[in-house]
Amino acid sequence: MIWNRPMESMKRADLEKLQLERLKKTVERVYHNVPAYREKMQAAGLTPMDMQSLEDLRRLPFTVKQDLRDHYPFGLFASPMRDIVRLHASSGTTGNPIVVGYTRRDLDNWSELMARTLTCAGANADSVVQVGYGYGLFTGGLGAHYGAEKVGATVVPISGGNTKRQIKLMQDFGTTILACTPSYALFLAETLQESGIPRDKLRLKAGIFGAEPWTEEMRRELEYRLQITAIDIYGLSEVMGPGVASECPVKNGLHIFEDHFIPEIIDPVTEEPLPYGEKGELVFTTITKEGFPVIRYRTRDISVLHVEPCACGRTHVRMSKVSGRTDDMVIIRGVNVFPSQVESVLLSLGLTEPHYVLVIDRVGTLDTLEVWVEVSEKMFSDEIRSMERIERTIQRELESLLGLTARVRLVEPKSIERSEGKAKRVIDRRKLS
Ligand code: DLL
Repeated sequence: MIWNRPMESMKRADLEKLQLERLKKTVERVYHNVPAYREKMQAAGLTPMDMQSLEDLRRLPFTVKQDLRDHYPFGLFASPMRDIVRLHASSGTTGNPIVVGYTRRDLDNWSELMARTLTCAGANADSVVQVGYGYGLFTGGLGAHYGAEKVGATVVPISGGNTKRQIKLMQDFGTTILACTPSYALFLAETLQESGIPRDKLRLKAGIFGAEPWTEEMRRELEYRLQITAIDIYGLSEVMGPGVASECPVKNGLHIFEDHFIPEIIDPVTEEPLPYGEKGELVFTTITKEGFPVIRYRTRDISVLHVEPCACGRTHVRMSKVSGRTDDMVIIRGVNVFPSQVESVLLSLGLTEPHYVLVIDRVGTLDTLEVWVEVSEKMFSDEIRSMERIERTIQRELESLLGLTARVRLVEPKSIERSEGKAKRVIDRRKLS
């Protein structure tokens, strides 16, 4: 099923025509309504009239997170506050949060895109959607909520946390679709197993998981443990929230809803646009947003765009699973490491539990990487020698993939903190010293 076939399966030539029309309107809008955009364009010698083809987008300056902070809270809004009906915010680690505003029309579009996302996971009016993303300033909860209502599903707005209750309601209400972060889904799966509830007491069919990077190996783990189909969904507050892109049942990349967003991939260092098929940083321009449009927003997320037709019939470009963020990447002794690389090694070996954390420290002038990973109860009580063997195997695999020696520490079951939202995969102690 495709929620909006005319839009999602539009011929690319028609889609590009529509994109250009909408891009022109958006550039006009920010030029006239947002002084910061106008000044940047003027400094680059550009006016909205310069947007004559989609390629002209590349002449516009980038927008970065710091721009959003500098104009905190409402300085980049392109609608008067009386037309803004909702605010969301994402808490950065330092300084001002990022604040985004939505008009009534923006909220309608957002619901439409989340309806498309949910339809990708097989949702319809008979579905029961349990929203385990956090409600509040975070976009996950309310984003999924309105999309689920739009498809006519029954929504269970439980938000994140309260794990025992999640499981009770999942059983009692006959939840068919679970919406939460993949790390929380893993925690739920684990709790389900422990509670001994037989699988046939649940009606769960699919999960829409996102808001943090996760690997193919983690997908297999979740699909196996929960016996569902797990769909990757992507988005960010600055661009809208969830509903920027979603996997279809083919699961070969996430379709970016291109009638609302124009994606680009750039080299994060040279800032040059890269062709389809090349890996780099994702950049988005919104082309329907009224309250808070963004022009060439640098996401810091690393992905690849693919334009070849997809078997599902959707024509929108696919982005590969996000492999990490440029600012999640840790540099250890000069080597770039992403937590997702470690995840994929651990899960494909399958010798441990899927709970892990990277601990980075500095001894003298040398960086050290330890990978803490949990083992099962049974294994933990096994003889030391077999534990050492497992540690060595993992260490060897990590070394061959990363080109870096990491110390592997098998830790007790349940000793790594479980996540109810976005998981924290890295403890960097170097920053403390
Ligand atoms: O996480 C929006 C969202 C909610 C997406 C629910 C999907 C589901 P932010 O809190 O602003 O918004 O965080 C955005 O999270 O730039 C990525 O780094 C990361 N992210 C989001 N989805 C994925 C995904 C929401 N599917 C940041 N895979 C983004 C990998 C993701 N990373």
